[in-house]
Amino acid sequence: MSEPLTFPSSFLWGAATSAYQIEGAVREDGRTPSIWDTFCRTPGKVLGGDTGDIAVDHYHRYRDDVALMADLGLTAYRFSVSWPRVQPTGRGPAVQRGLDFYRRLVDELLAHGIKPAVTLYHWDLPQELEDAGGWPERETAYRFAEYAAIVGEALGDRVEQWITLNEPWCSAFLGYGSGVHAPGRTDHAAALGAAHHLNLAHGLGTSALRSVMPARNSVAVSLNPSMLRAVSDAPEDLDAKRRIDNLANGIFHGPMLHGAYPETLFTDTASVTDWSFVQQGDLGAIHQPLDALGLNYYSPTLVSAAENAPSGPRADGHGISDHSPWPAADDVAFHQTPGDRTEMGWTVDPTGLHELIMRYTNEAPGLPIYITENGAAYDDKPDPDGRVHDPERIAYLHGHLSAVRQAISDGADVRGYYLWSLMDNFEWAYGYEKRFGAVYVDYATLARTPKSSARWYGDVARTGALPSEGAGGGA
Ligand code: GBH
Repeated sequence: MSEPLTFPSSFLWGAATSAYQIEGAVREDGRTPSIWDTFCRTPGKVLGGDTGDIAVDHYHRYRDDVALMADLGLTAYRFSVSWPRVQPTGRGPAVQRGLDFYRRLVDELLAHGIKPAVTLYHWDLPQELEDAGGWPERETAYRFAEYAAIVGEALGDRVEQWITLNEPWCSAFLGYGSGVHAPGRTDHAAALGAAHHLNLAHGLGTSALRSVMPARNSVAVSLNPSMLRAVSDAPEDLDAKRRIDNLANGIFHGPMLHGAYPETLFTDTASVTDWSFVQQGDLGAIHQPLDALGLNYYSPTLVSAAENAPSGPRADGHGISDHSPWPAADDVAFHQTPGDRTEMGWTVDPTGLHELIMRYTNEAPGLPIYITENGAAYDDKPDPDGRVHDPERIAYLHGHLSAVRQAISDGADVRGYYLWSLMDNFEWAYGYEKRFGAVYVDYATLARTPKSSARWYGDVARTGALPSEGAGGGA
C-alpha cells in the first residue's frame, strides 16, 4: 500500500475532552461539587490523591486552547458541559455565568472555523442529585431532561451537534458496580437501575433538546460498546460472550436503537434484580429517533466461561477494584488479547474498531456514525530540547484511522473522528499519571506543547488523507 488513503472532503477531524478532566475552576462562578469532586476527596479512590481542582486550567485558558486547535488544523472539537456549573443543585434555574463560559467557548471555536460538538453528560453528576439517590433513582432522569433543555436553549442557536450521554456503561457499571468511578458504589442491582435511568435520561433529554432547538441540529449518544471475542467456539464460551454483549452493549443500544432490552438480559440478571424499575412507556420514551451515533473505542475484550479459562494472562475486567462491574457474571473470565499494549495495558487492535463500525452499521442501518473517542496513553516525556516525540501514538492513530477508512470502503457512513484527547488531562481513577493527549501538558507550569502526533494528526486533518504506512511515522 503506497497511495495515501483519502477521506470524504466533509469528514470532520476533531479532538475530544470532557469538563471535569480539563476545566479546573471547580469553585468559580457558582459551580458546586459533582460526584467526581467528592470521589477525588475520598482517600484511596484516585491515584496519588489527584483531583480536578485545577486540571489543565482550561476554564481560564480556553482561548489559547482553541487557538492551538486551529493552529494544528482541526475542524471539530467535542467537549462536555459541566452540569454543576450550569445547575449547581441539579435542579431549578440556570446560573448564567456558568452558561456564559460555554457561550464564549463556542463563539471562540466558531470564530476559528472549528465545529463544536457538545456532550451534555460526561460523568459529573451534581453531588446533590447523588445525595438524593443518583442514577439508581428515576428522578435523576427527569432532572437530566430539564438540564438538557437549559443547555439546548442557551447554545442551540450556535451548536449543531449534540450528544446526550458519554458512555452510560461507565456511569452505571464503573460508578455503581465496580466502584472504580464516582460515586464509588458497589451494588449490582443499583447499577442495573442506573443503566435504565441513564437510558431514560437519554430519551427524555433527546426530546427536551428537540423541543428547544432548531430542527437542523443533530442529536446523538456516545456509547462505548465492548468489541467482544470468545476464546473458542465452545458453547459455554459463546454464551459468556452473549451475556457480556447484553450487559455491555444491548442494555443500551437495545432500548435506544430498537426500543427493547434484549430478552435474555432479564433472565441473565434475574438473580440480581426483577427490573421493576422499568415502567410502562419507558421504552417508547427511550427509543427516540437519532441523527447520528457516537462510538468510542480503545481496545477489544476477550472472554471465556470461567471453567474454560486458558492459562494465558488474565485481564480481570474489573479495572482497579476487587469488585466486578458485571452483574451476575462471576462465571465469565476476561483475558488479555494478544498484541502490543498501551500505558493503560489496553491491547492495540485496530481490527476491533473496524468490526465495531460494521456491527453498528448493521445495528442501525442508515444512521451516520462518528468516532467520538479513540486514542492511547503512552509514557510521553519531553526531550532535552523540549520536544515530545510519540511515534507509538502516531502508529496507533494510523492503524485506527486506516480501520475507519476501511469501514467507509465497506459501506459504513462514518462522518468524523475525534481523537481522545486534545491534551493530557485528568484520567479519572488514574489521576494525571496517564497521558492521552496529542498535546503535552507540563503539570508544573500547565504549558502546552504539541507532541509529534499532534502535528502528524493536524497534517492528516489538513490534507484529508492518511499517509501510507511508515510515511510520517517518525515525524
Ligand atoms: C473513555 O472511557 C472516557 O470517555 C474518557 O473520559 C477517558 O479519559 C478515556 O476513555 C480514556 O480512559 O477494565 O472493566 O473497566 C473509556 C472507558 C476503558 C471502559 C476500558 C471500559 C475496560 C473494561 N473504558 N474499560 S474495565
